[in-house]
Amino acid sequence: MTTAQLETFVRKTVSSTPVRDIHTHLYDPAFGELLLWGIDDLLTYHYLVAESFRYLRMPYADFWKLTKSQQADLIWDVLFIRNSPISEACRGVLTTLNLLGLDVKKRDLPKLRKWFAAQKPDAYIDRCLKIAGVEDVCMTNSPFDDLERPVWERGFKRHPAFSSALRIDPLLLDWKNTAPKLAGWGYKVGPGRPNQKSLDEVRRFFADWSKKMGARFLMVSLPPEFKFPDNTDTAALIEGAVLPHCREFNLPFAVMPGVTRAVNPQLKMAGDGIGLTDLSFVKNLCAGFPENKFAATVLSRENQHEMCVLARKFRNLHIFGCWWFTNIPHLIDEITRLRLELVGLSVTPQHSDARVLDQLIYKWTHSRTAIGEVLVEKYRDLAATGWAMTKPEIERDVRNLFGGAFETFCKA
Ligand code: HDL
Ligand code: ZN
Repeated sequence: MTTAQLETFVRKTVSSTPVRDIHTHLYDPAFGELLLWGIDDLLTYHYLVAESFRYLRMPYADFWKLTKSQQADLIWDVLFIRNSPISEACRGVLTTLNLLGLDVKKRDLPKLRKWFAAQKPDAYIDRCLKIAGVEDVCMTNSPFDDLERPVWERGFKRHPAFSSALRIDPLLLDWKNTAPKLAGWGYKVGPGRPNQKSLDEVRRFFADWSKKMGARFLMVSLPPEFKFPDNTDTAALIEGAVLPHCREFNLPFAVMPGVTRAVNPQLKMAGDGIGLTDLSFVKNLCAGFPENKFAATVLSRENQHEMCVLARKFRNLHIFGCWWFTNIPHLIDEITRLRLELVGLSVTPQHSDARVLDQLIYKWTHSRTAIGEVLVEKYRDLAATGWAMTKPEIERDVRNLFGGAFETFCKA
């Protein structure tokens, strides 16, 4: 292949290779209203709420009293009309509308609402997955969510494109208030620091829900100051229940450090912040438990290089995604370069973290472009050495980056 043919082929492969999205907040259609989609959900995404309040002077409480479509009208007016929608989250809405074939030039929000209201959910789900090129959407499933739990308990026919991950933040981070819930569900756990009996019962809880959900991995988000080992309920639960359960079920344990929850509580879900994480806990987990597998994404840009070095040290660590505040083209480019240059292809460059179904379209379109340009440069540098990649090899590499490497890691 000439350099021009190589570049064209890489871009085509990156834009057309199906993605397995390993972390989202989407739901199988069986969860009904929990699956968000359509223009008002797109506009009231918590990223846009936070950005709107940079211009809004109204009391937060007044905003929260508005209906969803009134909030959307306000956000549309302040972020799209009174100011150009240049931020990643704003541009994303327009990329999605454009790729759905809607005319954003008209800026006609009522007309857009009418179009979405006419969509049939099941057909629309398949359409969004197809345009985004996503073949699997991994959900974030929590037995502690009072709306979600009953659906799992009554059972439902699974949509083939939606898989599951077991999210355990309340258990690990708020044991004091979660232990009584487990007790209420029939797990014989006592209050206070978990003893062996309680740890065994927590493992039974993990086993029950891993089977019920078909969980691909367990996951938790952690504050920047999280330590392991440590004299805490969290550390005891991780060592005494999470890791033995993950070894028994051969599941990765995904850790997502760096979140400082509710730095501005008046923003509700939009109120979380960020902190520089002490990554020594990742080193201690990977080194201390070589039989366990760990996946990790970290919220602070400044932690990314050290996370790549940790991945070089520990084959039981799989790093993934440009998470949340790093999910912008500039940092997707920077972080993907770091990873490919330091770790190579045994990583998962991106997950969408989508909360609204239609976001898959923009999150993956924007990420494919950013990741694609880095790959073009890397393959061009490779060609400059005289190394001749074949097309099947490039297709293999991209399939691995878009979910294949993570699947191999999970199966190992
Ligand atoms: O904890 C998480 O999984 C984060 O992704 C939060 O849900 C966050 O609110 C988010 O949506 N980030 O994209
Ligand atoms: Zn998330």
